[in-house]
Amino acid sequence: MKLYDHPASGHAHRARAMLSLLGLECEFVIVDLQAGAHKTPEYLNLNPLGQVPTLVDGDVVLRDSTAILTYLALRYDPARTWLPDDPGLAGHVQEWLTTSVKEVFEGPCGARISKFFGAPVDFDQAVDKTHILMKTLFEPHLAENDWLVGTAPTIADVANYGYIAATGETGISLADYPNVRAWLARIEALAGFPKIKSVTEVMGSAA
Ligand SMILES: N[C@@H](CCC(=O)N[C@@H](CS)C(=O)NCC(=O)O)C(=O)O
Repeated sequence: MKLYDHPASGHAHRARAMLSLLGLECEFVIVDLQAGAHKTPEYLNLNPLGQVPTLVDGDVVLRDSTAILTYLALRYDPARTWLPDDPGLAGHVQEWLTTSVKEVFEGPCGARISKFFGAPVDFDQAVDKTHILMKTLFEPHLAENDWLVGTAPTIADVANYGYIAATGETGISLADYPNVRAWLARIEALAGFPKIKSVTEVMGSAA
């Protein structure tokens, strides 16, 4: 199995975290985003959108982080704890995966890529969206539940963790959301879970 990866990518972190939680062997190929390696014909052949992560496992090539989580859970977690069979729980997992690619992408991820990577995203709006998301969805849900779905961690937790955990370096305080902070700590305590690294830790002063 090969993961086309970048250490500063919160999307790639999802795939890396799941591979580690499941104890899977994988070759990690760092795609040099700064040098444009994700837009070369060879890479676009694998991932026409020119993004990381991309997972290649035999004939299966996946160009999306939450699709990679679903695939790894279905293929390599026979106990089906990370993606439960129960239709209601599976529906809730999908609900939170969608939250990770819409509201989390527009909020905490948007603030991060605006601040560190010059993405054309309104930073203040992304910060506002993050607080609305924490207040209306994550904090109330996590006040009543240890995990996003059911009573054990699932791929929903893995998908939503990274950009929320990285808010500190973006300048977004989670001080008003104690249950969100406790949930992040629970995820980081899972055996094999790699904590997300800060952009400056990964890229130094270039970030
Ligand atoms: N839907 C994709 C989005 C991945 C994504 O946005 N990756 C960023 C890095 S965090 C990227 O490769 N950006 C480069 C580009 O879009 O040109 C996923 O969930 O994997």
